[in-house]
Amino acid sequence: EYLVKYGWTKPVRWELLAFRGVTEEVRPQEMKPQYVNALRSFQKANGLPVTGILDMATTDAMNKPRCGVPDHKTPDNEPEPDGGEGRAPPSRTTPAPGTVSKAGPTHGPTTGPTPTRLKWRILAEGYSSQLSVEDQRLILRLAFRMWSEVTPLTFQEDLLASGSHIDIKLGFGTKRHLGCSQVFDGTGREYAHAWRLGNIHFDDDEHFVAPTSTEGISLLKVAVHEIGHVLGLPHMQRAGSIMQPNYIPHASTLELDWEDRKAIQKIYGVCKGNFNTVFDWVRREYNQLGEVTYRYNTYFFRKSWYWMYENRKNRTRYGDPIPLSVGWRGIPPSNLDAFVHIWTWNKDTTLFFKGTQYWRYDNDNDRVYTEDWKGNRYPKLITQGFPGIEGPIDTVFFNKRDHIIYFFKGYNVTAFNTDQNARLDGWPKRIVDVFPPVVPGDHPLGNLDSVYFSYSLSAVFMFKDAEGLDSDTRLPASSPWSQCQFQRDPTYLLPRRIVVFLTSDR
Ligand SMILES: [Ca+2]
Ligand SMILES: [Ca+2]
Ligand SMILES: [Zn+2]
Ligand SMILES: [Zn+2]
Repeated sequence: EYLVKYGWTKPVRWELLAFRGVTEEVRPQEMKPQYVNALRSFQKANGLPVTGILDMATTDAMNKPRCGVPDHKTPDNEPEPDGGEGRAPPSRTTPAPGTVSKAGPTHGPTTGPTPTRLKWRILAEGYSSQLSVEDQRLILRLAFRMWSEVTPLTFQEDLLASGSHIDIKLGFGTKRHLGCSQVFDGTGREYAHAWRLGNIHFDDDEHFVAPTSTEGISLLKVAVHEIGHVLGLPHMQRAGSIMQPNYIPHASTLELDWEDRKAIQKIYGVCKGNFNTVFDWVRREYNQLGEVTYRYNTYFFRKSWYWMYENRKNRTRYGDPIPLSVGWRGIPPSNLDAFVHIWTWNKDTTLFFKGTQYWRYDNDNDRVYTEDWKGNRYPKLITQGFPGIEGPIDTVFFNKRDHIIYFFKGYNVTAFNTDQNARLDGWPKRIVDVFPPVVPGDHPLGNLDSVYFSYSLSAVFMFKDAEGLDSDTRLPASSPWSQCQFQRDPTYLLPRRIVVFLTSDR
């Protein structure tokens, strides 16, 4: 029964067999090879000895808490055009969980345009008896946010709109519940089910708890998983994936893993919008022995926000992004063009560029200089500090080996010698000639967002907006996306980083 329900084998069509003259007595033999094969593949996928026999280990695996959405598609749980809605009476046409439950004008099946803004709410008749209403809403809001953090999707809790305008209705129930065709099985085993671009039901016979609790089933984790189905993801038999069919208690904070992000971004794309600038910032620190150590973190600026990518931990700092005005005192509060760190034996200068001006940043006091020790006042015009260079610029890059600053604008780059404080003769040149690609042909050519040297990877990187992403699906440019301000990890969302050579290095 388990194997049929979760799509490991086809259901037995007794009436068809009878029509073909199969008698009751031969049925078990008739069905046996199919059943054994299904059992074997279930055992294999669950890391059990592949015996083809319903042994203790297999029974145990089948009794584990799990999601009600089938693991495999069979002809019987293919999408059907109708049903599965709210209080509607149970009907034979209700599609199986995991399939499309509604096909309205805005929500076609998988091939139609993908929605970017979805409304949800917990049904008034469907609150859990175990958690406070506030907690349920809070947890679900958090669960939706985990998906909106890695896609251009936005989810809005709507308590007022009429039911037909709510894309995702969520509810808790026991046994026969909420007019659903699928009956819950009491405590244990199935804990929830969901429909693609449809509703989510939780089995309230389960012990649902807040994410802080160590016992019971985390509603957050289950909700993130079921929302994954609503958004079109199937089960994935992969350790670490939120889309594993069985409930696995999680030790630390819940995060989507890399495969989950890749899978959802394949359907909905990544956040559009480019970074104004990306750079490694070197922070001088003193260890316990009083020795100087350097730490390199990568910063991503977008509009008035920034993220810090901690190279040692390989992820963005938790809680980012932060407003620029909070983390970088005194620089323009949004839309910086570029950053450069001029770093030689006698110079250690960090500059921000915006428009025709630039600002000097005081690393030790963590704020912008209004006047440095030489009496230079800031902001200054770029043409004053760098004769021959005119702002605005796209980005700047400083090469530590020859003390050259490269100013990028459009398809061209201009070299400026910091020792002589002069523009080099014969420039500007074409970017692609000065910075050829590591992989032939793989070059953004011009209009770059940022060029920077990564200390942790010892390579020059170019950043350019979402064009050329390795995503199959592209959302229409007009879609009202969020600005993706809340992504924790910008390196998952955006651009390809293109590694280039610096010709003077070769
Ligand atoms: Ca159950
Ligand atoms: Ca820029
Ligand atoms: Zn599932
Ligand atoms: Zn249901």
